[in-house]
Amino acid sequence: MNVSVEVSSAASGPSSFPGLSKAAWQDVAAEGALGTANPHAVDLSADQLRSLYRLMALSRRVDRQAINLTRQGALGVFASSHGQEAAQVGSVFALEADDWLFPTYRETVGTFARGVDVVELLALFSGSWHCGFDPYKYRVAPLTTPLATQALHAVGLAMAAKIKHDPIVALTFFGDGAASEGDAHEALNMAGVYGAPVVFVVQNNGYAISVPYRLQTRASSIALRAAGVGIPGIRVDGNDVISVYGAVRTAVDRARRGDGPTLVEAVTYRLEAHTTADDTSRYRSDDEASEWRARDPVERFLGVLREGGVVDDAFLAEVEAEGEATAARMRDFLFDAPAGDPREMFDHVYAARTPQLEIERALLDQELRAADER
Ligand SMILES: Cc1ncc(C[n+]2csc(CCOP(=O)(O)OP(=O)(O)O)c2C)c(N)n1
Ligand SMILES: [Mg+2]
Repeated sequence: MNVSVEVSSAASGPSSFPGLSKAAWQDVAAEGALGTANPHAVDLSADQLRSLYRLMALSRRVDRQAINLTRQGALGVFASSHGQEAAQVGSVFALEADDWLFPTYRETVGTFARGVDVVELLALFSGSWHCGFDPYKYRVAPLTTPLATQALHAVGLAMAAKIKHDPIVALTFFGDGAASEGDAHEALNMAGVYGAPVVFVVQNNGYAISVPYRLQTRASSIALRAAGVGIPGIRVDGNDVISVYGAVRTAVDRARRGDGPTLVEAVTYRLEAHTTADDTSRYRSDDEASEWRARDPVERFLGVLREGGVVDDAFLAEVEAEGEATAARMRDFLFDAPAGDPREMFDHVYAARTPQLEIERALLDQELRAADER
């Protein structure tokens, strides 16, 4: 039996933009098989469609600028979201202001779309500060690098919210590689058992650094794992922002109603290298990347919006100008920011520094003083 999904439609949405409100995704049946992709109506107004596009286009520009700044030495490393804008922005767009987001190093654009100031976001990649933004202000946890740990954090926060009758939802991202981690399995199972209001969004971008999906698992889909822990699973085209939004919105609504977690697999592709420290030619072909470039999520959405008469040249010029201004701000911030004091990194690890940290701090202090004297 398929898990049935209904998305509400409002007069301002589908009836005004019939072609644009169509979303489709596959549901995982209780016995663990993927259903066929079913069409759904999604409730988005013209203003919301433009907002979605604006966030995706700005995200693309922010991403390109971050790569450029890494090449210029202003950022230490950067994990690009190029090609994954629909999966990230569409998911985050389904959240309400009080909900929480638990991202990884990959979700810079999702975090940006959530409203975190991009220059604060860069602190992590420039190595100048631990997180860079205030998690409580944005209700976004720090970007995590240890794979899948953030999934457990999301479940913990959601369980606490449920106990306190706080009607919020925690959305966590993780990758196809991270899905193999024990933490990911534990988080899914625990959320299922306790009916925690969590949405797990797996961005299946085909690779875990150089490891392709076929070497990650024999399963044809990560969404199928939902059946194993008794929760609903959805597999969606991660390069179609309307479908991602619709699928994740369905999951968010379900969690908020008290009906527990959902696992959403957004099938997408990482068009850039794993990070700026990686070389894709070592493990994948240009032909493969070209095929996915033809499914570029930003271009694809723009085509649909143009066809529906939702955007005009004036709007697109505005978005482009905003992108350039944002990119300039990123550059100015990184090149003009006063150099921080590296000794600060020891200040907020514990309330009182441990003896080991004192030793490390003293060593760094010695090195910095010696460098100053040179
Ligand atoms: C616990 C842990 N093990 C190994 C790593 C090293 N590592 C960093 S990224 C990565 C691949 C992750 O791939 P995936 O989950 O598919 O995410 P993507 O980078 O494709 O977004 C690995 C193995 C790590 N960061 N944490
Ligand atoms: Mg991956």
